[in-house]
Amino acid sequence: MSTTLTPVLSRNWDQPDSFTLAAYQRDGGYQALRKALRMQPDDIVQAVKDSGLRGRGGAGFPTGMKWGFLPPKSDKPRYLVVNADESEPGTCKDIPLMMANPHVLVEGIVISSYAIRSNHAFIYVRGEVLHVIRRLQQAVAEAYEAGYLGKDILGTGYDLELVVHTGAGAYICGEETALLDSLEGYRGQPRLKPPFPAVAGLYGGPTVINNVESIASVPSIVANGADWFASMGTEKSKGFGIFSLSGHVTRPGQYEAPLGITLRELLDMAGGVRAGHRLKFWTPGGSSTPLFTDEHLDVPLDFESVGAAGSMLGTRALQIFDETTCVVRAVLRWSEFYAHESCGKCTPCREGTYWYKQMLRRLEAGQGSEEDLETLLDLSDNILGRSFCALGDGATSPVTSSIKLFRDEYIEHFKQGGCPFDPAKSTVWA
Ligand code: L3W
Ligand code: SF4
Repeated sequence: MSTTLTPVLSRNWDQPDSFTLAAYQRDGGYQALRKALRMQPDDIVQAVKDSGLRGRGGAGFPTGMKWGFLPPKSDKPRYLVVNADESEPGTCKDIPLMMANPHVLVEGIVISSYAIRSNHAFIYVRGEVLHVIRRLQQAVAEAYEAGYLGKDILGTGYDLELVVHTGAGAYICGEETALLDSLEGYRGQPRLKPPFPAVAGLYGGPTVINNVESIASVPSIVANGADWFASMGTEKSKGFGIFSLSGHVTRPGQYEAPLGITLRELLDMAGGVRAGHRLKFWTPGGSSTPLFTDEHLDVPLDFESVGAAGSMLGTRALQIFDETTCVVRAVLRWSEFYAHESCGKCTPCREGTYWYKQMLRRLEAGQGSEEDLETLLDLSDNILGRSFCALGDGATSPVTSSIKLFRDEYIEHFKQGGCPFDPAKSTVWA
């Protein structure tokens, strides 16, 4: 289900054959590619820079600037890698996009590869999502058949090979350098940066890695111009994005809207918090971002405003929790996830997430004392900023923000000697 205020990426999702080449072309698909192939590659890079597009995978790094970091000369091939390893808890935008409209991603890949002068591109997708893998493979086969991929694309002399590569289902492989390790056939663990992938990435060659939604936004920028894209959103967070609403919301799903929209406005479109209940807390960008409460309903959901309010826009994974949810239980579930997904390379994250899990299990069961909260905060200080990659830092967000916002609820657990909430009343954590 989708609702859209900026009908671009999701505009044809309601059509039953939206994923086919025929439907995509009926809707003007691949016209942007024809236009792009008549442009100079550097002019496309400039258009993406001018559009203000920022990475849609969580960090919000300017896409055109990243492309501009590729060294002008290299004796190694250049690569484009699409990060389709969506797994941040609550994030469900790239998978629906690839299911409903895989060709906008393929078209974006061909344009972006041409712009950065690459002849080899990869889509790195989670191994568990077989339905998505099949759909991508079908779209790629259709694009080869139609002359949009392969040798001499549309008679222009430009060649591009596109490979759909399946991972084995590890959250850490969404981290760009771990993804590269995995793509090269090794166990996925983050690499030291710098060098950034733009300089030394896949097989040591200059590599651009972008999120699915970032690359899928490129055809519309080429077709409509940088000014059109920049006319949406806010001054520093331009354009549109897909917001995933999940949890205690009447109509969960993907809502495409300009950056800067608020949760209050999105909830209006989604029918509000489920009937008879009220908002208790929510994540603006997945579980790796500090929690917000009903006091943050009017924070514009752009990179700057969410940051100024103490969290991160991240992947725009808005997980909504009503008053039936035990925040300690929610944080425990996320911490179990991080402990399981920690790759083990560095001690603060490997040991810290394990201790989070152990301590939160006790606290949720009503054992422990207020001193344990201080230990949790101290532990967080020893993970944040001391971990090798963003997974460790992200694991601290739900812990520290929940203690800050809901300390009384933690205390109520040890006062009562157990969880004061009835899990049967919560559809999310039951
Ligand atoms: C060249 C420089 N390139 C930065 C590039 C860098 C990367 C991009 C952003 O984390 C966040 C994280 C999660 N020369 C460069 C340069 N770059 N300086 O810019 O880099 P960075 O390090 O700021 O972020 P990151 O490591 O990519 C991503 C947050 O997203 N997140 C999680 C998302 C999870 C998924 C998933 O499930 N697959 O996307 C949610 O909020 O916490 O902060 O390309 O190379 N000087
Ligand atoms: Fe691995 Fe965690 Fe260290 Fe990242 S922070 S390298 S996931 S152990």
